[in-house]
Amino acid sequence: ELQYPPRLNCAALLLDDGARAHPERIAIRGAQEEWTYAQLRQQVDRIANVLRGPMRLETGNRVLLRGANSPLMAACILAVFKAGLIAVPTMPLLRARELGAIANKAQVNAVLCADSLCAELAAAELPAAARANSLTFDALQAQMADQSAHFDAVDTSADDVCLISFTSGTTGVPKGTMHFHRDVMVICDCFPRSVLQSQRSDIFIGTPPLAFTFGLGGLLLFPLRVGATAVLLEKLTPETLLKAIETQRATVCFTAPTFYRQMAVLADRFDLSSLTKSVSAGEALPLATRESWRQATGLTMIDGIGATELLHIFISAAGDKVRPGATGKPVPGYQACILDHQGNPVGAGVIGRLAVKGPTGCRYLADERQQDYVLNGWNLTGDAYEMDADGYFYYRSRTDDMIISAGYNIAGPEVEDVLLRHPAVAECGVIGRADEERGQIVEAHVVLRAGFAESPALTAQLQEFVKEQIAPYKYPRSIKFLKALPRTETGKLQRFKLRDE
Ligand code: 3SK
Repeated sequence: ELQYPPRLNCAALLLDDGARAHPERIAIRGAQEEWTYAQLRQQVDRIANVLRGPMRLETGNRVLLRGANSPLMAACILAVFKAGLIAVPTMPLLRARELGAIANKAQVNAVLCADSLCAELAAAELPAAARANSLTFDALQAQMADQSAHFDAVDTSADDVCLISFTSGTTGVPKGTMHFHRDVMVICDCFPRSVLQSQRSDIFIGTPPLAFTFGLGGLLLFPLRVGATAVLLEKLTPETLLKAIETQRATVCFTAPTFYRQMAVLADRFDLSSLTKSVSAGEALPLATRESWRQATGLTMIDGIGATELLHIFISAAGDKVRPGATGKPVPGYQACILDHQGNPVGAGVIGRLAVKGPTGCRYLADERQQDYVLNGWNLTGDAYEMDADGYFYYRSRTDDMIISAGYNIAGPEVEDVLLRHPAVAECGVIGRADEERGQIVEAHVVLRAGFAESPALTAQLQEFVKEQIAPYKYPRSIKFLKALPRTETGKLQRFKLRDE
């Protein structure tokens, strides 16, 4: 049972306690600098003093944050929490139009932006007050030098909003999800404790941006909660992440299946002996990827499904609790079930809509889609899942991704999993394409590995390969070759863009 005091400031709990208990432990390492818990607290306090001093922000004001993963970006987020303000982190790859839409929807009062990312922001339409109250990270650092390294956390309520996290989802229309100080603590005390079993000796590393709650939790909040070390690096590629795991002696890695797939091919060139846990989320994990990572590293991946609406992972499994093909079971604290189209629970072995209930949940900021997402207290994530008799949950597709071809229900990810086992295929996305005769046909969009070229012979080979491994009616009648797949800024495949082509 998770119990928190009614007055709670999550940054005070994560940071001040850590700085008191183990001031000399390394809290954060970046490409250039490394801060102990005591130093991190001082940095955060100086920023909080800038926010409440020269920037004149008041409790409940909203601060748009824009920066790649770095110690300073982490300190800005924590300072916003500690100062009783609301963080609106934005993904580094967003363009002016998207930034303007977020800034206006969230009615931001101020902006902190990394110098290298200012150009898009300059072109964005921001609320006038925010435009007038913007600081680059360089300007912020100059002001921090004049501020006290002590700031008393603002006395917030456990259910005051501290974070508005935006998701473009896979459909492209951004939604703001609001989270409380208590929610931040809840996610630190659920998945990392019961599934990941993180410890003070852990060194966390990975790719998801801090602006994505997968990264915010996995790469900042979870390590701080246990007194561990967070390594925050920007612009990681599969190769540089492997190198960083080796040099930092990282123990826990957070990234998405696409990265694991690419890292598996290169893994034998690096010493990954420090790594004990590899967490995969952000997208469904194909069995083929789980297997290739295990072959390359000996590690059993910890798969998980999370959602920006629920802040972090709510179904997962680790170690000997992993069942091949399943995402796992509800993380302790959460419940999950499968609903039919009328909203009634279905039994084991039936595909339906995943519904989740727990200590975090969806609160959209002024968005009528709230009523589609939450039904009788259950969060409908938009995923089609199936549960087995032992309570394991198996991902089948997004609810709108099920392909119906000549009366057969075909889950695109199942066909993707087969195609990914072919040596020519680096990435693929499978959709249903309207077809007069069959209603829909299965269409695969394939990115080839280096050394392979598209040809009618390769198309036929891929089609035969699928037919040999799963029911032949699932084979892709159409195959298109692309240079890259369209993905969201968090790495999720945008199937709607493949459909629109
Ligand atoms: O959106 C996701 O896929 C996700 C996964 C893990 C943790 C958090 C999120 C938002």
